[in-house]
Amino acid sequence: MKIDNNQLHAVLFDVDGTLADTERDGHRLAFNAAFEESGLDWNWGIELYGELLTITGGKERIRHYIERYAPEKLSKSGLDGWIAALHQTKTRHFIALLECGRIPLRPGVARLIHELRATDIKMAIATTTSPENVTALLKSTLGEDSPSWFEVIGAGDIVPGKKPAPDIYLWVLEQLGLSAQHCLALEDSENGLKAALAAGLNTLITVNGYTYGQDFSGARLVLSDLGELSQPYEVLAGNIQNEGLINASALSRLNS
Ligand code: XBP
Ligand code: MG
Repeated sequence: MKIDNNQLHAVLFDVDGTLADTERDGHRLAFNAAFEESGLDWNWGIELYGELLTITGGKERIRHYIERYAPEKLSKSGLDGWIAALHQTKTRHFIALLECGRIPLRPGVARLIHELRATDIKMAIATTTSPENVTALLKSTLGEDSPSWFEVIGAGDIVPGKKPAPDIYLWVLEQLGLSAQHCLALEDSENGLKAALAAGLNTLITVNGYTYGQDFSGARLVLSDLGELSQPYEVLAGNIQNEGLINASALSRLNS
């Protein structure tokens, strides 16, 4: 399908919180399972995890937790390697959760991705999470070949600075060979929005339980979710011809 659009050449999706509600009942549980497996008595509750989410990146989040709540570990020799190994254990647990189908896509996500595939608008991923998590989430929800639907997958440690730094968005734009004005970012968090805005991208926010109420100044639009025919979105900030669901034409209009 050719969308009447001079402006929108690619949609850049964030992953955690945007494609799926991965944090509370996904990453958090995987961190706790890794702590238990490693003989640590740490347990990240729902509220504490919300605070820790201000630090993006799992390894960075563990280090922040140590600095704040378990400083005796700071003198451990080879701390970076120890954190990396603990984080690998966490990734194994997270992927196991995905593979047993415990984490579904958010409303409207599969619908929009299938619709975009039929247009000339490209899709890409720009996320802080580890690359293997992205592939596992896509495969478990959209099928084995779905990672190939995305022109570029930018994830994890391939750039020096994680969100709110713009690095991952700039890297994805460079790989796509597109300028920011021809792309739109889909995000769920203030850190994600800051990263996208700093890369010069118009941004659509869909909030979730952890990010509701964050500062989304500068976003083009803030919605409850992307909406389904049977479950329209709610507009939280910004203007849109309210059709209750975000489709390719709506994204093109947002970027014009
Ligand atoms: C996601 C993150 C990640 C995940 C955990 O941020 O900050 O750290 O919480 O994944 P965003 P890893 O949605 O803005 O990309 O443990 O693999 O880092
Ligand atoms: Mg996110």
